[in-house]
Amino acid sequence: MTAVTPEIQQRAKELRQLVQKASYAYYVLDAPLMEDTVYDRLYRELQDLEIQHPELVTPDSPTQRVGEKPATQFTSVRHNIPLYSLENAFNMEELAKWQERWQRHLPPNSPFPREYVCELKIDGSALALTYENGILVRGATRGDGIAGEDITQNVRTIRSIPLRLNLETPPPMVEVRGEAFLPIDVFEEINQERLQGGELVFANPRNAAAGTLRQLDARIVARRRLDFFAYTLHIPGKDDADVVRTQWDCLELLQSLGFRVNPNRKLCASIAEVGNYYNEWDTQRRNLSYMTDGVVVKLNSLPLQEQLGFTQKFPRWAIALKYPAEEAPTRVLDITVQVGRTGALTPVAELQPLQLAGTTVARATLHNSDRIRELDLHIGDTVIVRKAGEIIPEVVRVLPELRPSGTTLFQMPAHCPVCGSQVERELGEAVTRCINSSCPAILKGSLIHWASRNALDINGLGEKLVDQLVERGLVRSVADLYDLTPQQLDSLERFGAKSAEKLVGAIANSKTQPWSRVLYGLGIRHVGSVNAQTLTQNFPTVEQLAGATVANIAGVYGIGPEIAQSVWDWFQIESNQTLINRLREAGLQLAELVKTQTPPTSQPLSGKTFVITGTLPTLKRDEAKELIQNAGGKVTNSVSSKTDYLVVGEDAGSKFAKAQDLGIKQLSEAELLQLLSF
Ligand code: 3BA
Repeated sequence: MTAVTPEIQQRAKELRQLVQKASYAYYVLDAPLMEDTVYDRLYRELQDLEIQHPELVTPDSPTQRVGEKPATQFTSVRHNIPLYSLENAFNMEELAKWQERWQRHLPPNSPFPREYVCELKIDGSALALTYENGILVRGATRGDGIAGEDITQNVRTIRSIPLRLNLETPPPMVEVRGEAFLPIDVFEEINQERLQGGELVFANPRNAAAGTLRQLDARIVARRRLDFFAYTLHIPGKDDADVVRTQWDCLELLQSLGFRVNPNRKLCASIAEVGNYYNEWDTQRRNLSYMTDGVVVKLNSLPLQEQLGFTQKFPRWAIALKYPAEEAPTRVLDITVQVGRTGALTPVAELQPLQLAGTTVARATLHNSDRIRELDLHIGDTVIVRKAGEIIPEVVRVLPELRPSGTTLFQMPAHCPVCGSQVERELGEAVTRCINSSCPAILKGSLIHWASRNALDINGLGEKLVDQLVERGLVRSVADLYDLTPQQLDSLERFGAKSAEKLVGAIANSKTQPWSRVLYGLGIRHVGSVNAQTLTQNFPTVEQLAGATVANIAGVYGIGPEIAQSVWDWFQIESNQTLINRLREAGLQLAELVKTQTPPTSQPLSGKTFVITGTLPTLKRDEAKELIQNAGGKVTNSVSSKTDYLVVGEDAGSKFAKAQDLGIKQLSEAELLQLLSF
């Protein structure tokens, strides 16, 4: 081991800051500062330095997110400040009653403004984070609100939680609370994995997030892309209202400290405005990548909150305005069996149709025969069905007290209901499969998957069309799609010349989709879109991946032995090799594109002139200048009528006043970085 020279020490510090900054831009601002490969190089350099000189490791070093040893159990910790729960309201009348109640509770002369902050209610799991002298020292679950479990190791893996607060002189202790959650696509992927492994599925993203946070092995947690939105900050021993005056400012403060804060918040002057926000987000929330189950309405003024105080359980100054339950009872009329692209036989409950989450639901997945046994579901039972966001409707539980007499049990068929071949169930697996590789159901499923949004994203290639293409023998593999002519399509039912042209165009267009999407589109078991990206980053060409050993593949961080085996197996099958060759001939991307400079016309800031003033929270002036210039913008020193944007940091001077006079748009660093993401 060599001695730590001041140069090495300096370099380690520099690397820590660089990696931290890049990771913040990536995970919190969603505006990457650099290419992944550059980031990886810096990260590895830091890691190498720390391995050579362990004394350089600091608790806030970005390398310290994933601990080494799995915990054997979690210890209970008492919260310094208890976490209350939220009262629920289910409609506007109940919200109006709440308003009356808190108004009655207030002294008549209370001078504080009575506006509300609306926040989306994230369907996750509440976390309490403790920072001592600005460093994250503890993360705990809510538990019963008084004491929770110490899950610090797991919390450290959440990339959007800063390990160090962005503060020059932090107070001795800061408590930050917020919601940890799993994006919907990760939730669905985890459930797929659990199903294939014969484990119980999580009922919703909240349970999945809570389950993930209580995972004993932080390395597993690190792979699951947990995320976090912060919403409160407390300094023990200090009145909240002495830190900031409003909840709105609290959210802004949290953002400036380096937390991810949900951007869809709104200040409302009246309950009527809250109602508009609630209604608008009832539709909008379906486009979010995470689940929300309502709106949290809070009085904005902290002195007002203080005047109102708490009941036994709830703050009087906040309430959760929930969206209507997306669960309802209905009857199971029958159980049918579907065959998916992996050959898996999925039992499906045929329901007495009902309205849920704004759509008619007539079927719900039952996952597999073990799941039916767990539910103790009989045909004829009354069940609770849930549909939420993009999640497929499912049967949550049976109401056994409503079971009529003479119900029948369900038996998994011994033959594939589509092609009639014998089905198989491997030892230790929950899934029954059709193993006939030319089963039309498998082909149809593969085509739908190939065309899906996260795969090749071919618009217009839906189920009905795929049925026809397969049944008429026009398509026998995904590669055949690329030989289709408008004339062939023209002959299909309910398909005009125009739509035929359009579809052939969309199929041709999919040839520009990157290698990672192609790999995902192949539908290899265990290769979801996240794993596909990890694999293509490490195996930039199909030849490299096809030529890799199981050990090579399993050596990639985040790829386990089961995934590696499945990928290797796939490439050993001759028909799959033929498929790859045909896709290559058709012109699909089977290698990472070498990134080329974007032409100036498509640069997001081209033609725009910027002036920077004051000290920015994370970027140096030169760095901000370089970022703007790289994106095609111009940076000048003085404000004039030609200036498009003023980037404003702390202690901004006369430029700020001048820009205000001229009505020039101002940007914070965060807004600038947002503008830069393209
Ligand atoms: N805001 C959940 N509680 C929330 C601070 C109060 C609060 C929540 C919230 C009590 C969300 C109860 C658990 C708890 C911290 C207590 C939110 C959300 N605000 N936006 C008013 O998005 N799920 N949950 N957490 N203290």
